[in-house]
Amino acid sequence: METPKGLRLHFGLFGKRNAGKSSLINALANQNISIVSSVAGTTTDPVEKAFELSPIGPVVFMDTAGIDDVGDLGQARVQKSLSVLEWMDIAIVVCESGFWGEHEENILKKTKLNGTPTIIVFNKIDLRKPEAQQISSLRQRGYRVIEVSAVNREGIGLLRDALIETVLEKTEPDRPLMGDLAKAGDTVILVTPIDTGAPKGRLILPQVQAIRELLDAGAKCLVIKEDRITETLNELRQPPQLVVTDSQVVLRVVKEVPEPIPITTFSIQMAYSKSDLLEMAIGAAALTKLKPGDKVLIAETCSHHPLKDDIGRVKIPNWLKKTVGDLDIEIAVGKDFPLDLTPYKVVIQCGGCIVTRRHMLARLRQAKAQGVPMTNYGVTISYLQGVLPRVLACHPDAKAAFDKALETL
Ligand SMILES: Nc1nc2c(ncn2[C@@H]2O[C@H](COP(=O)(O)OP(=O)(O)O)[C@@H](O)[C@H]2O)c(=O)[nH]1
Ligand SMILES: [Mg+2]
Repeated sequence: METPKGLRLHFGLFGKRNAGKSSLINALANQNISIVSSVAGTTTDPVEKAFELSPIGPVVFMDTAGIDDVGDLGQARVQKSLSVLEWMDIAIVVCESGFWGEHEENILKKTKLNGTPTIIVFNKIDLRKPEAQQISSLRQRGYRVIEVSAVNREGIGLLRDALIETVLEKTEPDRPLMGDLAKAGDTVILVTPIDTGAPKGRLILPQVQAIRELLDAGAKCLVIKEDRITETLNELRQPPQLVVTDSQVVLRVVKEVPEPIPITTFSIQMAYSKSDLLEMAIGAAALTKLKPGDKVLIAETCSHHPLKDDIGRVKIPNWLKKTVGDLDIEIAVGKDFPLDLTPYKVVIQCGGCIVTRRHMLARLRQAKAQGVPMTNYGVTISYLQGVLPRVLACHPDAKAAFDKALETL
């Protein structure tokens, strides 16, 4: 239960009201976790249920509202379900046997477009069997089709197996944060300031993940605060192979760590692992074109309490103001990401440490489809501090993409 959500695979159940989505999650979990009711439209907001799916490990099931919901509120629920559908690792289309139709086909259209692995479940086989013709035509289209009765628990084992097989075949795991930048025997320095944002008594997730990956790679890692950089470099007999710093002190690190020692930041590595660094570097070129009064969206996926010197809400806006002047900055928190991004000149996305890579890529895909540049916190901070070329040096393709985007703008 302690596995962070960003490291869990997300399965979403989609279908019409009363298809048995909630009942199916309960049957899978073998416990009553989601409200089941015979009144259509009980599930309003997507409900998240975390559990262990052996041998896959920790996963999250998202129970969504019916895709055929009606009325104003119903339409809002449908929109929510559709926005969840965008970033699922695996989609499960649930349909009452005998009632396959337009709504289900629409879901398939979306998952096909996004490349989301999709499983089809015909439920309520205790009442009615689905048509054999229907099943074979869906199978011919390449879908796994399972027949179940959530109420009688019939076929639930087959569904479990199908989920596991699909995960093993189709999903791509997160890329490493930085483990692949170091080899056995390398020395890597991690600069981690302990400021008001640092949680009491522990390190934040990307730092912990970095240490683990570097140890797995057989590298040595030295974790220091920013006031020990020069001292540490002087004490080492050989220069380190890599210095990774928190973005907030990147300026100091760049000043104190001589070239050609490679430097990167935790948030640039977040873009590398959780999103697409190349695209984020291209998006950063749009920052150079900002003019006073432009609309900018800052998107933060976790809804922590804003801190006094919060990166997304205070620091980046202040730095932008200093470089560009007064901007019209909007902040989107949590899962509320605007469907229409066209009013914004650029979207600055957080690292996404609590969400999955597919979630980050879904946002990027949306921005690209609407022609709106997207970059992330790490790239933005390094750009605003004037050190982007140096910190992209260990990602030459991203650096080249940034330079090229500058030319073509
Ligand atoms: N007979 C039968 N009823 C089911 C089955 N699965 C769900 N139901 C019933 O269908 C209704 C809607 O189920 P629910 O899980 O709330 O559907 P949801 O709206 O898709 O989440 C409830 O009355 C369930 O008891 C099933 O396999 N067989
Ligand atoms: Mg439900």
